[in-house]
Amino acid sequence: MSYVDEVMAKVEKTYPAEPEFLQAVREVLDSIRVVVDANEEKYRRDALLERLVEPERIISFRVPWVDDKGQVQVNHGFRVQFSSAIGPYKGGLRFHPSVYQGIIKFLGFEQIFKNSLTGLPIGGGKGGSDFDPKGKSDREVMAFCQAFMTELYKYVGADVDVPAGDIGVGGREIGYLYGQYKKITGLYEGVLTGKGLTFGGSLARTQATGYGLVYIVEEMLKHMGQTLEGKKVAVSGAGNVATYAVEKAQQLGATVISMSDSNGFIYDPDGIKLDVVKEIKEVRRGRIKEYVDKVPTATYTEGKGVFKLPCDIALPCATQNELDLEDAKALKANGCILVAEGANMPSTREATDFFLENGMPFMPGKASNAGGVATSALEMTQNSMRLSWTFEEVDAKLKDIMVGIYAKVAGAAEKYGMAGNFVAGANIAGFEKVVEAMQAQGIV
Ligand code: NDP
Ligand code: 2IT
Repeated sequence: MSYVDEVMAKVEKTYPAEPEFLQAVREVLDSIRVVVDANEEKYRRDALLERLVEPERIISFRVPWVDDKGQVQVNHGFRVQFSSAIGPYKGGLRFHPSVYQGIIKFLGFEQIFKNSLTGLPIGGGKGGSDFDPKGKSDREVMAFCQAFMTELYKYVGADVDVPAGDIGVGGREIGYLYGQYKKITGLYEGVLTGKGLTFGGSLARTQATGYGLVYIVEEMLKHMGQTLEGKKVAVSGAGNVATYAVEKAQQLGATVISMSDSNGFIYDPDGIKLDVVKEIKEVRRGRIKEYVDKVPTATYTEGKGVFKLPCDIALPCATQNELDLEDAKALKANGCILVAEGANMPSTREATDFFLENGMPFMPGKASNAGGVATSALEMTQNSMRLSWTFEEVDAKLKDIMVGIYAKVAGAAEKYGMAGNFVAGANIAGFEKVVEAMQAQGIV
């Protein structure tokens, strides 16, 4: 059995109850097979893959907090410190009822390669909780965040592990988490990114994931001899990533026809009115269906369906495995020319394979949504330097980073005889830097 298959079999046997983690590992190992096969003896002796797929550490803890009725609630908290080969652990925190160890491990594993692709010195980590911020008062969210940090503070630090936002964790949550870290440790340091602009946050971090996604789409289109001007774009999600992907796509002349949340999706053939969405989602924390109250020419449909809409470009920006084989087939049948992932692993493995087998340009999340964490790393830089760059400076660096990621991904695919396969390119390019760092640092 090849070394890759041997390690995959071991992981499957050890973690059968973590399907998302297995999915992420399988995709990476399949991609890097060419590199591993060429170095099989050495990698096997050094147990390189076994070390790559096993987190350095998993912290799992109880989070007790008091709700508005005086009832004590208990949630489960996690931080997976996956790999510090190329820098301090870096990656978001997700607060969503679906969170369990397998979700955080899949996200932490993806983060290793994503962070490597940014070219910046950040390792891979992820954390979160099964806490559901939906329907909670601000005081309840604060109480939960304080309780979460009361345990987490022991394991994080500006040069150790630097969490940020993800699903259910935005500026409000980062603010409460930061306040509690500072109160307990007495340190005013860049322990979190995505902070408010008045206490060490970076301009353009809020926009960075969505903007970065569209910058890499622009780069892909450039290599296809096209631009975003006049393109019809289907976006899923209505959170941080989706909102700013829509904003940048519109600025570059595209018409965005859809957004969604976990209840349903809106279709606005005239182009999404983003000020209406921002008012609903960012100000009132409401549901996307409220959009049609303000824009009666748009329609709202319960359930899934964004990727059944005819479009030129599809940007899944909600959550893992939201885009399945049926969606992929519909996209192709409807003439879609490009898919780029804003979310982490939003396409199922079957959908991904369909895109690749049918030669549809497809950029995987670990490359196309890396603008968020890259700008987090720029926030860390600014915190260390004790200064703040302008929006334009950060945005220009973000754009350069995304163009650089495209070049790395396309270059690695070409080097290994798989030109145009950006999944293989992203995994190989991300892996090469990490593996070199691991080898240089010995058996640790
Ligand atoms: P938000 O919490 O701001 O928004 C999440 C959006 O996705 C909401 O519209 C939410 O709908 C929807 N969603 C969440 N879970 C589900 C689900 N199970 N089924 C259907 N829809 C769902 O999160 P972000 O925008 O920050 O994150 C979106 C994706 O982007 C995630 O995959 C995240 O990991 C990834 N990402 C985020 C980065 C960041 O900087 N924030 C960076 C890189 C990747 P609802 O309100 O109904 O739950
Ligand atoms: O998935 C991701 O890259 C994020 N949620 C952002 C991580 C970060 O540290 O900014």
